[in-house]
Amino acid sequence: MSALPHLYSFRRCPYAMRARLALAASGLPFELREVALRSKPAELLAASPKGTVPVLVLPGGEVIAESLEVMLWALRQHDPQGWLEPDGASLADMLALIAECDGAFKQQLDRYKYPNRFAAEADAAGLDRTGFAHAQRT
Ligand SMILES: N[C@@H](CCC(=O)N[C@@H](CS)C(=O)NCC(=O)O)C(=O)O
Repeated sequence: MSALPHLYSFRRCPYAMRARLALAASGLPFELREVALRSKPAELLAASPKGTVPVLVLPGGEVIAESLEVMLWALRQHDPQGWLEPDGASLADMLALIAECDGAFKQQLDRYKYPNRFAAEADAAGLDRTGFAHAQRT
């Protein structure tokens, strides 16, 4: 078993980025284990059978398999830049902002980035693929 927490990560995954950023901001030592999503190592799947990254495995064997939980685990121990409670805002404010980014913002971002995947939904709602209402034809 590793003496340091180790983080299974994929470089371009935004959720893994969130975990890496929070760990870096916390200053806590950890071992980074970059993986290829197409051939996930058996240790990753043994730790977290759902097979997503990031996954943080603690020295005692505890597994944290959600990026938000990794972020909170790290910053609750050491948060020198005050990410969880910046000046003028509370932890509840920060969690609400994250929830908005993960929810409504991500939903709209996906529709902007991948309009063809959501064409049927846009058609049903009377929207064109940019999210604007279809122009009235006279
Ligand atoms: N809710 C998870 C989402 C993690 C997630 O979806 N990660 C993607 C990569 S960005 C993943 O591992 N997908 C599995 C795969 O592609 O096989 C979290 O916040 O940690």
